[in-house]
Amino acid sequence: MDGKIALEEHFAVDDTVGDSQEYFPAEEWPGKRRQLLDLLDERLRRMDACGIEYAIISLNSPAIQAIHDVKRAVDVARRANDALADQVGRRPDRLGAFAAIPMQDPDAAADELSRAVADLGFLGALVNGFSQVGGADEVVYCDDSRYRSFWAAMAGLEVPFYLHPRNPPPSQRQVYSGQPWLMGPAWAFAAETGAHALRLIGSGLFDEHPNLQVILGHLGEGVAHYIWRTSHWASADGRNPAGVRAKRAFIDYFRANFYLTTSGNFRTMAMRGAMDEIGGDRVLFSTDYPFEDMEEAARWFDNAEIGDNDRLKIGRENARRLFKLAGRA
Ligand code: GRE
Ligand code: ZN
Repeated sequence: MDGKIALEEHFAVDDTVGDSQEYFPAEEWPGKRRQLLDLLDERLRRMDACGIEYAIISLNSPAIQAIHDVKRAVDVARRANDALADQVGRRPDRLGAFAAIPMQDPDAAADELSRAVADLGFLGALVNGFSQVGGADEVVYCDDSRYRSFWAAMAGLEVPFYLHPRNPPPSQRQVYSGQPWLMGPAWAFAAETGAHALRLIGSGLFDEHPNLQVILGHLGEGVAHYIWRTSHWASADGRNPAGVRAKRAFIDYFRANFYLTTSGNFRTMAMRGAMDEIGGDRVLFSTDYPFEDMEEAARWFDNAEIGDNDRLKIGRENARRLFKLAGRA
């Protein structure tokens, strides 16, 4: 399929590129590092070969969220967003951008979001899970009450928020001890990020901002598969809604306030399950390049056994509508 739009597509700056090294064998790292730092060269050639017309680019993970020093987090986010704006501005026909957000400082987070969207033309925010504020185990999740004005800014700008994975905090890795392969994309990213997404629902965030849209990668970080059971137990009228502030059923928010992308999860039956649960209008093609192979993602998606009308929606039209891309892509 030509004309695809992809939106979990990563780059890095010198300050953050090292965060991605642990995920690759030493001999692969120089190539991956180069791919992370490149936006206009190899990346565009691969997009051409894959039928990807437009990519919305975000910083690697955990990057800003793992900078304990608050002032430095604010500074690196600003510089990364400026660097991205400069490159994207050279190929506005092919590239868009998500803003990196220094959640360590809620006021600065709202300011940087507004600057990125209003001044730099960015299409939304991408945050890599919890933020560390002052120390490795000083973690703050995005449902924290300190973010009320940040979320009001998100809702006011009418741009989506991509909740992207990172590994759990150092003090919460017992279940992975002795079996480090469980960390990262094999399992821990999804467990951490899926729970974080449910925190957003349970906090009542979407009662306050009913039009707010949150994007999850990897076909929903497990949430699509599990939402009936979570909803059955935790919804206000469910079996045990202890501590839940959300007024309606969890599954209603999931279907009204979330989008899911295919990033890094190239499995047709999982995509079909996601489409059945959330609706074909809320699934979006993405690759997760350069952590995944862009060609594999495109080949899988182009040939997946879904209807061609769904392929057009998931591959292009849903993203055009969500990001208001008419005139851009
Ligand atoms: C990602 O950010 O999407 C990612 C990593 C590391 C490994 C795989 C992956 O940061 O998808
Ligand atoms: Zn990713």
